[in-house]
This record gives sequence, structure tokens and C-alpha cells, in this order.
Amino acid sequence: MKPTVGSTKIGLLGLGLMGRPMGINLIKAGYSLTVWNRTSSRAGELVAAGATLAKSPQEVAASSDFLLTIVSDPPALEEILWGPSGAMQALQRGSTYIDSSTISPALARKIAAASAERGVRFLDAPVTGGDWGAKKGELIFMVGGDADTLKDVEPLLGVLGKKWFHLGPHGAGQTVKLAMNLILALQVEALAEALALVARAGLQGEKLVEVLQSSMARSGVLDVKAPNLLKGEYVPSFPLRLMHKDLGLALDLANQLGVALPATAAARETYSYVKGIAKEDLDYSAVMRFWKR
Ligand code: NA7
Repeated sequence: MKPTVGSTKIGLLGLGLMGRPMGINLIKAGYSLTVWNRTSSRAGELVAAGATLAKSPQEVAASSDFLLTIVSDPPALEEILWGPSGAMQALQRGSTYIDSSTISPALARKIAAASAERGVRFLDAPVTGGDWGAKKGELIFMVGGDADTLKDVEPLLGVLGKKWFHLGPHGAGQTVKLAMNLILALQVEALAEALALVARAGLQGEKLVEVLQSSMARSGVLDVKAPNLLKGEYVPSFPLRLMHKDLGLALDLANQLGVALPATAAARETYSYVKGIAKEDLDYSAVMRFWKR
């Protein structure tokens, strides 16, 4: 089944930094949307825009042709799928389920198997682009699962994002997402280290960034995050607690596959330290605080 504006019913579970703007874009595109969030007060903006607020994940799944989930981590996703009033028991035969949370490839495969038992097509489709990408409808999806299913959901992905990649069977989207996030984490940590060195030498960090941006070391993520590090302002776009979670998931996967990730393991210690001292929710660029002890 392909989504059709006006008649297709979409369900959305998870209204965090990412889920809320994704929901707004679906409504703006004309889709009928039912939502649920553990903290129901976060649904206010979506309800005002025309979404229906359901009482449980089960209620959302029961009324959806397409279900989309985007919650923090594997335990959160297991809770909304298999906890009391969970969505899995109510997913409709013939419906399609897309999960855009970043979770383990193993959990993605477990969900794919449970969905198949119910006659439901599943895709793991984690995203990159941060909350600004979600707001602008410019996310990038990394997709694992059946190519025909992906073809059918392209109209929905086109509302939420600007590009999608079919990367292989179930779990492939999550595997590539974890590999990508470890690169982002290491790049930002490397910039923080270099800024600490330059500052201790009595030089201005701005000068280092200026040189970087003209050199082979330039990158999109450094362009976006360098101002945060220079100003010491870390309003969450992609929260440090979630990057820390992703580094843990990458290390777990590496352990299962027998691959050494020494730089990732070291970086996770730095992110762990900052997560431990942070009193509020911070962007992952706050890894700089490791050097501001
Ligand atoms: P946020 O802004 O931290 O939002 C997380 C969402 O997950 C939010 O809706 C939470 O509900 C929900 N959540 C967390 N734990 C649970 C449990 N146990 N049960 C139900 N719902 C839960 O994250 P983002 O939107 O930035 O990111 C979402 C995903 O995309 C994540 O995997 C990233 O790595 C990528 P709450 O509002 O706290 O009640």
C-alpha cells in the first residue's frame, strides 16, 4: 500500500526534539496524523496543528496504515512496542511500520521478525540531520529492509527528508547510522582537543577554526559545531546523552562482530565524563567541557 494524502492514516510515537517537527511536516503535507507521547504535554503543538492525541501506543497502531516511531533508545522502543498497551499487538495486517530511532541492528531485526509474523512490513530508517533537518524536512534516511517497501514509503520520506539510502537487509540502516555517528563524535572531540591545545598555548580558537575551514580538515560538522565550542553554548540539537548512547551501541556491535574500535572506546570515556558532570541537557558539542575542568 502506498500513502495517499487525505485518506492514509499515519501514527507517530515519540514527540521529542525530532518527532515533533516530523509530525508537523506530515500535517502540513495534508496527512491525517494520530500521535502518542509518554509525556502527553509535549503533544500540544501537534494537537493545535490538527493531530489526534491517542491514549496509548496500542491505540495509535490500531488506527494506522503507516506507523512511525522515533524514541530515545532501545529500552524506550521496546517499552512502546511490547510494554503494557504496546503498539506491536495492535499493528494492522497490511500496514507498514518505519522506525527512525537509533537502536541496535539486533533490535531492528527482532522488530522486523515480529512485524512479519503480523503481516506488517517493517523498515529500520534512522535519520541524520539534527532537529534543524527535521524542521526543514531535510533529513537523510539510512534504510534497512525490503526495497519494494522503501519504494512504497518514498512519498512519506519525501515529506520528512531530502534523501534516503537503501543499505541492505533489516539492521543495515542502523549499522550505517552507528558508523556515521561515531565519525561525528570523533570529529567533534578532535576539534575540542585541538582547541584545548591552542587555548593553552595562548592562541585564539577562532584562528584555528579559520585555518581548518580553508584546509583539508574542513567538514560540515565542524562548520556547524565550531561556533558552539568557541562560544561555550550547547543548546541541544543532537543531545550529548544520545551521542553517548550511540557510541555504546557502536561498541556493542563491534564487540559482537569482533572488530576493535579503540578511538571510539576512548571517545566514549570523554563523552561519559561530560554526561556525568552535566546538570542540564546539552548538545554533544559540549564534549569540550572535558577540557574546561
Ligand atoms: P528526545 O528529544 O530525547 O526524545 C526522546 C523521545 O523518546 C521522547 O518522545 C520521549 O518521551 C521518548 N521516550 C524516552 N524514553 C521512553 C520510554 N521509556 N517510554 C516511552 N517513550 C520514551 O530525542 P530525539 O527526538 O532527539 O531523538 C530521537 C531518536 O532519534 C533517538 O534515537 C536519536 O538517537 C535519534 P518523553 O517526551 O520523554 O516522555
